Amino acid sequence: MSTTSPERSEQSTTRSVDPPDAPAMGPPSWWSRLDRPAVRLLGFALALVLALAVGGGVAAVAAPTPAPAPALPPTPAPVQGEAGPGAPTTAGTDVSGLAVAKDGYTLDVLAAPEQADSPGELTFRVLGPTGAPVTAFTPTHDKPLHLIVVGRDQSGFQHLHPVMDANGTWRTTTTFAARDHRVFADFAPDGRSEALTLGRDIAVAGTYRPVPLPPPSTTATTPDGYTVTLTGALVPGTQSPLTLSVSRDGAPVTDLQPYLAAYGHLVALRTGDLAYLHVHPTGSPGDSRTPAGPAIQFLAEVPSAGPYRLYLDFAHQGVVRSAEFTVVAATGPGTPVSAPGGHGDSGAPHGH
Ligand SMILES: [Cu+2]
Repeated sequence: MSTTSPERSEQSTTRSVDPPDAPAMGPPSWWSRLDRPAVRLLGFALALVLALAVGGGVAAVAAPTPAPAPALPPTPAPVQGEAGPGAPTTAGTDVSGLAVAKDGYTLDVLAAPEQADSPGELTFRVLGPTGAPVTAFTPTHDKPLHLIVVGRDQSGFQHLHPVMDANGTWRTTTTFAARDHRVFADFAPDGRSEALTLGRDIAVAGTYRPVPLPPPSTTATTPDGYTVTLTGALVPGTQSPLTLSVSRDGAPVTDLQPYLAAYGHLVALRTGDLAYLHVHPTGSPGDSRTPAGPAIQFLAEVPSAGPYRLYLDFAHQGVVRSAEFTVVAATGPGTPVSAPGGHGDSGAPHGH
């Protein structure tokens, strides 16, 4: 708004050069009689209303005596609430975590660590359709609620399990680095058949250097000597099998411990908007067909081509460890990803 401030613009520009910031309409006779700052504000307001009406589809906004609309092609109805270049084009794919409120539920963060690099309390509630905090949850993967914290640059992944009090307030103590964070709450309220993931940004002040996304790799190592090898490919719009094999000092690990009702827990976040992908293990401990390593099997369905960051948690000898991968989902032949008129991206590593 500052660039349209009457004071600033009148001081820095001459009055003779005066293109009104008005929409496409010829200046009527009363135009020159009006006070110029007022005209600028009016023009800006009209342009804003027009931009909203055209871009956001707010057809119900009635501008007084609207100018004849320019001949614009009709805006196609967005698929799945998202549209535009680079947006998911595959119908029916499970994308979540992009909204702070959905289906009547709201992620209400009450407090977060304010000081970088020192422990603080993160407290929040899930508000239900009536506005009251939800207090009953159906456990998924062994827990009533999973909290994922990650930098918007996809570094600093944390997977936390806060504890809820009787009033529906969740608490955990954690340490945030100085950066912009994304917080995801993954839960299933009682009475709802499917889980819901709500997301919210939390900023912590301080010097911040975003970490570039590591290049794609099929191996990841942990600081204490584990190597995880990834096989499989992400194909947009299909349940893509992924195998993550754990070894330690070169020897396959065959005594993984159950963690969250599985031998591994995998979260995938899309690079660019941090869409949260549900990734399901294909077997569970004790089902007589799922070995305790070295391979952990998952089915992952990504909505679009391009890079993703994968975060695997697994437990061995009493300690939960994490391994991270950058994986690029490529647009393969025969996949339903090519949208008519969409950009024919090959899904190359740096395509987005
Ligand atoms: Cu969890």
